[in-house]
Amino acid sequence: MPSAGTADLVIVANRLPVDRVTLADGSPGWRTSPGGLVTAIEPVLRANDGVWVGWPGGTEQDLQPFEFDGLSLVPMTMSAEEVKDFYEGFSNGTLWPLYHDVVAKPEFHREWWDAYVGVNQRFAEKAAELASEGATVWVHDYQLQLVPQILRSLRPDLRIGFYLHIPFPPAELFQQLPWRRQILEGLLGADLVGFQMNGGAQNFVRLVRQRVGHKTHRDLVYLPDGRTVKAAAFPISIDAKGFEELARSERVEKRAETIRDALGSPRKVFLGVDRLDYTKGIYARLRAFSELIIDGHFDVEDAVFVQVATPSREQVEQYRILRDEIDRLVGHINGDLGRIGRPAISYLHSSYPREEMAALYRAADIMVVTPYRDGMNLVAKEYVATRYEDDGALVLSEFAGAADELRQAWLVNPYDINGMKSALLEAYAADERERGRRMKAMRKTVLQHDVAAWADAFLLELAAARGAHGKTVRP
Ligand code: GDG
Repeated sequence: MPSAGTADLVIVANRLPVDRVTLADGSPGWRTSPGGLVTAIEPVLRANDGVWVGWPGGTEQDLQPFEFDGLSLVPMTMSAEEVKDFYEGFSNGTLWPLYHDVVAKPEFHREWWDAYVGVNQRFAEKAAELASEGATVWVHDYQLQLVPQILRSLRPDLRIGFYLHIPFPPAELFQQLPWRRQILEGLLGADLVGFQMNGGAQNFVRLVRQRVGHKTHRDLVYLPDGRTVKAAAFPISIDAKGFEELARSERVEKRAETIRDALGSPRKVFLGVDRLDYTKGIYARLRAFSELIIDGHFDVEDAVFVQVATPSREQVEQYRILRDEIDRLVGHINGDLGRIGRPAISYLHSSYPREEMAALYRAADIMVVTPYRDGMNLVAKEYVATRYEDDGALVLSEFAGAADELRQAWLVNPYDINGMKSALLEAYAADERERGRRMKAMRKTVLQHDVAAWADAFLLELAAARGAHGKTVRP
């Protein structure tokens, strides 16, 4: 059980790496939520007597710190109002669309901002209470951008890192935010601010220079009090070996075969896997696929599109509208193009265990990842990790962070439906050698740059950023 002032490493994230579940006997319990972040951070957490501070979801108020699977977890409570204003409101109704190229219109409400400040304050206070003298605190993502500054004022002895999982927008968009200066100053409380891409780091440094007026040089910001803040890119990745092992297991191989049989053994299976989010480009991608059938390039006997859309943020209006739009489009396409037992699109609005995801990746000939904007997109990397026979094809949006590394994918502009159609068709028709050549190169990249390397790189840079100051975390 964590006690005050003893943790040498504190992870602060909006969510805890566990979900609340009801156990067989009806009592409440916990289950690890699948995700790369916990895989990456778990070993560092264990090696450093660390704790993880986060919200378990829901509005339960009486939550105590607990150990789960050897990890020390500190749950933060959230009131129904805070869920509405901080989480659904400012985090997902203001920042999420603003940081994703305003694909949807961000809303600016002062009461949402007030809730954001309040929740950030509480998270920072909790981290300040738990951290030992000179400890490292690693704060994650857009929901907690004020934590570094608040924490710095409470505990100047700490080494503070911040990592943003989503894109950091260009100045022209960020400027819209009525609280732009507060957010920039919030982030400047960190010693190291990490981004997915160089572009994000550059946007940040430029904004700090223009809006806050601090001196900057390349990736460094010089604060008036003598402190420097470094902004750099650390492209996130996956547990590539773990995914490959899972994919190689007999159960997954069998399940992949069963999936193909259940689909009627079409010649080619296309696959999309996304949270049901308007940034992911699901609608345009399904249209492109359906037009290929209409244009006569292939038939429902030749090809089927499996789209998994994991339920997400269902209380936010824009997400409900999107769900209705996709429901209607899929109904439309299947009504027009399907035959008995042969829908053109197998649409699954549901979430699945990791093993089932791996089986879907194994069953798919062509993985289609076409977000309008995406920090990284781990699905693309997961697909590549499971293709241990160097087969399969990846169609990937230029606007996903992953496109920087996975250059051998069929890269597309997700706004260009005709361009997407051509790429889907090329991937569909490509011969084995061409697919093999591309996949081999992508697999090398993903296996080399896995999530453990990402965490090590960030923590090493953070240690260097403060030099002799504070304790060093063991990777
Ligand atoms: C944010 C950024 C960045 C999805 N459905 C199920 C399931 N998943 C898993 C996938 C993948 C993860 O969720 C989704 O990650 P993505 O990277 O694709 O997208 P976001 O959720 O938007 O993530 C993104 C990421 O943070 C990390 O920094 O890459 O750009 O937007 O791992 O496999 N997993 C299971 N069942 C599902 O139904 N088990």
